[in-house]
Amino acid sequence: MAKVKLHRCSYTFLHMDADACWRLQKALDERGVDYEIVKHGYGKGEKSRADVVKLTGQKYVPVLELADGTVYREETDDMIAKLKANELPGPLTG
Ligand SMILES: N[C@@H](CCC(=O)N[C@@H](CS)C(=O)NCC(=O)O)C(=O)O
Repeated sequence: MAKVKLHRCSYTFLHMDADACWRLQKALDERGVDYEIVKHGYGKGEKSRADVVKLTGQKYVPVLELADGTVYREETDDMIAKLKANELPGPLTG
C-alpha cells in the first residue's frame, strides 16, 4: 500500500510552531495519517534542494507526496487547512 511522503527539512528536532515542517507534521499526526519522512537539508541556493526543485519547481518544504503520487505544495497553513477540510488534491492512503 502506497504511503504518503512528507518531504520536510532536516531539523526534525525542532518542535515549534514557527517551523513550517513541524506544523504540517503535527497536523498529519493529529489526523492519524500514516506517512514516511523524506528529509531535505539546507544550503545556499536552489542547487542544495535540487530534488525538491525537480519535484515542485521551487525549493521550499514541506511538500506532500500523496498516496497516488500527486505532489502537493502550497503555503503550509493552506496545506494544513486543506488536510483538515479533506480537500487535499489526492488520497492519504493507497
Ligand atoms: N512560507 C512558507 C515557509 C516554508 C519554509 O520556510 N520552509 C523551510 C523549512 S521548515 C524551508 O524550506 N526553508 C528553505 C530555505 O529557507 O531556504 C510556508 O509556510 O510554507
